[in-house]
Amino acid sequence: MMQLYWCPRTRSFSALWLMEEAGQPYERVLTDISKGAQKTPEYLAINPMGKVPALRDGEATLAEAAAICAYVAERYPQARLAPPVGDPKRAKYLYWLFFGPGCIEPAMVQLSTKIEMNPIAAGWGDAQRVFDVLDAALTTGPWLLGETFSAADIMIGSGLNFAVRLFKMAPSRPSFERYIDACASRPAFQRATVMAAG
Ligand SMILES: N[C@@H](CCC(=O)N[C@@H](CS)C(=O)NCC(=O)O)C(=O)O
Repeated sequence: MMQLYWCPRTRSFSALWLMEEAGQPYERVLTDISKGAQKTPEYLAINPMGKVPALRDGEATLAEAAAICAYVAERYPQARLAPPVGDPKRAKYLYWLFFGPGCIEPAMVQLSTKIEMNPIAAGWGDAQRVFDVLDAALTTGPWLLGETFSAADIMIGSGLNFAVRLFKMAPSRPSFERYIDACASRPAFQRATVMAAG
């Protein structure tokens, strides 16, 4: 059985939501970052970055929420969390899965620190461009791949929920509100929300 190392009120939410969508048995291993559980040698052997979430699957261990999404979606194809190899939708699925850590995360850091960067040199351009691109992608919906829900929605949906609704770090837009509402209406999201509250 997979073990998910997590902590309430952290980015572990996306991995919790993912595991609930996957619908397979898994064990939650509370890793309390306020008490330094992420700095023990045992945990650092799983994730040398000392951050949650992380996942164990037998002898395999990994971290980084987007990588965990990709891994679990491949491990349980019956959950239909990723378009299969060869399906043209897989291109945009991978694009959005990488867009979370590659563009949204640094845009959020930039918004909160107000650090000026040359948008030509910065891989994410700037926060305005990141949120404009997301806005355009989400105006149709209901999901990033149209009618097909995928693990990319778990990454982008949980990121937007944190950035726009919970922490109000990024300005809201009608497409973001509709999308977050759609994410929040999923039973797996709701179960993860209850667990993540601690
Ligand atoms: N890039 C990581 C970020 C994970 C992360 O920053 N987790 C924070 C909690 S939200 C953490 O574990 N902090 C504990 C620490 O740095 O000591 C991911 O996407 O999974």
